[in-house]
Amino acid sequence: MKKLSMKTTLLAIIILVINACKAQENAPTPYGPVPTENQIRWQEMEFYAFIHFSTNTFTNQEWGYGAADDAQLFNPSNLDCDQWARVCKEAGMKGIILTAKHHSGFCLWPTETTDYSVKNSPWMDGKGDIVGDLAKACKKYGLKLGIYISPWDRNHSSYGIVDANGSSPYVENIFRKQIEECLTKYGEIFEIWFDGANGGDGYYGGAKTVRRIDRKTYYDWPNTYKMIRSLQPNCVIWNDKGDRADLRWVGTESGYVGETNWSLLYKTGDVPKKMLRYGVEDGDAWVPGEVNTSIRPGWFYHESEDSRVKNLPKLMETYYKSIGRNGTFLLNFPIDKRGLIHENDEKEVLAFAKAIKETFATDLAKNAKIIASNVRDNNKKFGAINVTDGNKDTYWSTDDSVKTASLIIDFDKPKTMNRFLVQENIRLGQRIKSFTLEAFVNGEWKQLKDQLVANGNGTTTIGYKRIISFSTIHASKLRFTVTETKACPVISNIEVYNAPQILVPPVIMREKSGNLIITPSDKESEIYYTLDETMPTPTSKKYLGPIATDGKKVTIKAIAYEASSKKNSSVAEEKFDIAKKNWVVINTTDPKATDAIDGNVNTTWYQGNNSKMPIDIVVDLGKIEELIGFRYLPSQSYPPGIFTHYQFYTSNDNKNWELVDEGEFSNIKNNPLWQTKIFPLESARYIKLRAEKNTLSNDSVGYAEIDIITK
Ligand code: FUL
Repeated sequence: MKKLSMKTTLLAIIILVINACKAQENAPTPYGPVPTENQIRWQEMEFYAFIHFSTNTFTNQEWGYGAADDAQLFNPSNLDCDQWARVCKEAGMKGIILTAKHHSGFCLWPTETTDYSVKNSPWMDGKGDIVGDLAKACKKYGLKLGIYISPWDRNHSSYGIVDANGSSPYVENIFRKQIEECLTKYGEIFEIWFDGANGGDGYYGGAKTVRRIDRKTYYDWPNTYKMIRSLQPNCVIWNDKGDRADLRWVGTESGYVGETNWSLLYKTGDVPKKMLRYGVEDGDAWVPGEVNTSIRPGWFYHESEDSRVKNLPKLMETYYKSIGRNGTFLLNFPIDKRGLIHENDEKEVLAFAKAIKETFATDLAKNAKIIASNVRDNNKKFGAINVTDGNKDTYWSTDDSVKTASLIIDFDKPKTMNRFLVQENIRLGQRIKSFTLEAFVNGEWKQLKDQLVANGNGTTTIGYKRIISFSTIHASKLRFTVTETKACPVISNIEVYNAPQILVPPVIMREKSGNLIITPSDKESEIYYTLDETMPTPTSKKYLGPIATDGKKVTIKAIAYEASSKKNSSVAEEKFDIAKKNWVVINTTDPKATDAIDGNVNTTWYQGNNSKMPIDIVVDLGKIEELIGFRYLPSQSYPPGIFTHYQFYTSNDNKNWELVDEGEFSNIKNNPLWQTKIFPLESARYIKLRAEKNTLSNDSVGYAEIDIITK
């Protein structure tokens, strides 16, 4: 036998000793499912961008029809991927996911799989490649690149076809090839995004040809995933239908996830949509939630939404309800017709980035003394100090038998604070089921009640990160208590901040009478407004109660102003069409029908329980009006009663009706916002909105509001 050298023997002994010490250190064992390295890397990105850009941008649609929208329409005048990447970088984002192909089927790269791509557009004489340009820009700004490829393709003629032998030519030869092209030509891809193949129907060739697919089997996801994993082993997969992917949708596009948010789901099968919001406590697979929302109401650019960009308070709220609740924040920019992130969007997102920096600038816990009620094996390695050492791999933990434990953060002197940030070391699983937070104020402990969830059961889950907002207090200590946990707590980080107050703009509505009502979001601030399109300031008219109007169209702008700090909110702006004073819903005797035309988006009229689709609402406008469009807002709460396909008729005698418009409300199920439809000028006194099909395939139809657009 070969003799070991002195050096090798010594090394072996050292390794043995280290291992023995490690074993003695008795680290907590992982509990339940744990994240993969890919999922951890992704979660640590926290904030990244979505970019929606396609033929839709030029047709003013949310869902394009494919071949009905000529590739020739795609012609940005000043496309600049560098600008997209710069804005995202300055906003503090870590990556960009691009709609390389949306439902229309139009590809932003010169694919070999179809002619419906940039290749056949006038942009750069068909020689351009937006995925390639963005990949370069991302590299330049140190951002990661992600790809959205819609499984649903409204352009490809083979979409939805399944051969006699069970194979699907679209999936095998087109869809997978498109994925392959995107995953092999543009460097590392951090995330691939498959929306829920929403409509799931194949519309192609301009004609409405509906091919029903079996969403569970049609895409053969297991083999598609296998291909992705072999081409890009570091890429995470997002999918809200079909086979369980690496990441999950949180069940809404309005920008929040539940306060209770388990990064767990079941390995097999779908969970009810409602549960996507909370995850599943006893789930057997690690599937964390990603909060996707747009900076504007729509995902694609519509000029009419230039004044509807989410403002600083709204973006802040979304931050706390996504990253602050164990999710990531995927914020969409609709690229405009020039091919740029619009200046209004840039302004708001950069103001938000600045506010985030200010909020999280000074961590009050950093120099505080941390005292734990229990430390695992009394071993320093698991000591309380680890939660403020800035090292994400060290943590505080307790003995296995301990199921409730607390940490006191002692600031020595009273400090002003309103945010508490806490993180579990998720490599060891998500363990904590609930916790409480108390503050030591004027000699006694006080529950910070305003962040407790229903039932007063504590603040529920933590996961990768949880941020608790509470009213500003002056406290000398905070006490964080784990009240219920699956296994001993493992806390890697705690931070405490005093976030500057942000004034929220007021909410404006127009009553049926035509009066304008402005509601501030808090009792303290004053409201100032203008009706002449100028920007309101504290020297504008002060709001003292309902503003009477002459019933004509009106644009109102308002701010909230706090006299003590001399600060004002950003501007709330509403454009109202003519007042609905003389309107009557005439095809019913139900007095609740007025809810559909009362100007209040929080009241909804439902009809249709005993009738079959189609279902009409008929409104007498009181006199002949010059119509160029209409608007529909579905219920903003439950039940939805949302309809997806409509016809719109006008009449002057309530007998002879003319069909002036028909079509679909794209994406209304996931994003139940105002739907605006424009048509050629029509003079009419009566309008009829016909619901043809709703999202639940029953006959319930709800109207939070219907409205007209006049010339
Ligand atoms: C949904 C799509 O239908 C929308 O158009 C948008 O792309 C959104 C992010 O996903 O499923």
